[in-house]
Amino acid sequence: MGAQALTAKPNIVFILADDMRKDDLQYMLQTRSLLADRGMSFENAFVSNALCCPSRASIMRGQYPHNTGVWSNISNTPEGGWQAFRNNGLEQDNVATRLDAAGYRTGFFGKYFNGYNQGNTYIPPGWDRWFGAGAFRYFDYDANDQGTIRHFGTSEADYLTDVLSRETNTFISDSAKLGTPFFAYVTPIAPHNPATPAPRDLHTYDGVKAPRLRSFNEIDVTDKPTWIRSRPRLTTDEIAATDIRHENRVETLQALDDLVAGVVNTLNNANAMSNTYIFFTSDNGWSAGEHRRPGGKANSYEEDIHMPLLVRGPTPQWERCPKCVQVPPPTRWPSTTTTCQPSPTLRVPIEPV
Ligand SMILES: [Ca+2]
Ligand SMILES: [Ca+2]
Repeated sequence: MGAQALTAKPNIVFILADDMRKDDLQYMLQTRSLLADRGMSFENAFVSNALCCPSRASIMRGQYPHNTGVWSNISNTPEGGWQAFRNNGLEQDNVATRLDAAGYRTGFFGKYFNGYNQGNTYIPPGWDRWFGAGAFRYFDYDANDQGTIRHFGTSEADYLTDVLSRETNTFISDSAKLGTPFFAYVTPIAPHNPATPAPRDLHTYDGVKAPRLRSFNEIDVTDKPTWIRSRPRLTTDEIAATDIRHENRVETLQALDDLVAGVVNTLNNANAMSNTYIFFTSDNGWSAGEHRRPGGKANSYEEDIHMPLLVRGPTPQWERCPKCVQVPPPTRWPSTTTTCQPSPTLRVPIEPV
């Protein structure tokens, strides 16, 4: 099989980490080598809301929370969780339904929205392949595999990020064999709490410490809002806990790093890399002691909103696809990019069938 030529309907693999900070990329060596060094790094990419549900709603719709109506993760309120996304009619028109209508084979792998809980056999419209699993458990969880609930236990092979990797790679290989353009939306929970590393990665970063930015355990907070000013400085125990959590998060990211490498490998084996865009980003960040915050997100501080965003695309072939986007490697894109205001350099051409 020859390499797929670049067409007006390139394949898209969108990989979304959960609560990963931009500076966590330093620990993902394969991702840096395979995506950043061979694609575009958006150095100033920001989410519109640094919380899982609102951010994911914005990603799927390209709208701010005041337009999606999804403001929180809390699913028993009108403005929160999967239920708000669904009740507001947003499942009827989003990136999945549009790509599906444009002739793409669409596949979902991982965490959907908070409130879409374990045991749910529902599959939203627009998805040809559905593997929903994201109950904030890396082992011992249920997945909705195309409408059937499957249980995954505690063996090494059940580790969630690896299971998602396998399912994603099967989807990519099958789609390439079918010869249809495909869209894979891959959303592992890594490195979200409880940040359980794969057994093979338990000691990959033993002793690593959380970043010590200038804002770490900040001494002078007189320029900050009341809720920061009223916080005492972190205790020795809190700093130690922050470092342990950081180590667990970094080690949890290693399997996600393997997932990225697996996707690239599968695309290469399927001769599809030359017609595929791979996106890698995160839904929100995480505080690791900055401004006296020992953990958390959902605020407008840098560590909450500033995201990794990498894009690797096909080698430019302007003659063959004048409308296709050039992602020259390696490039650092300095302009501000947000969830709802994509850079004009990154407009993937989607034409209706
Ligand atoms: Ca998140
Ligand atoms: Ca360790």
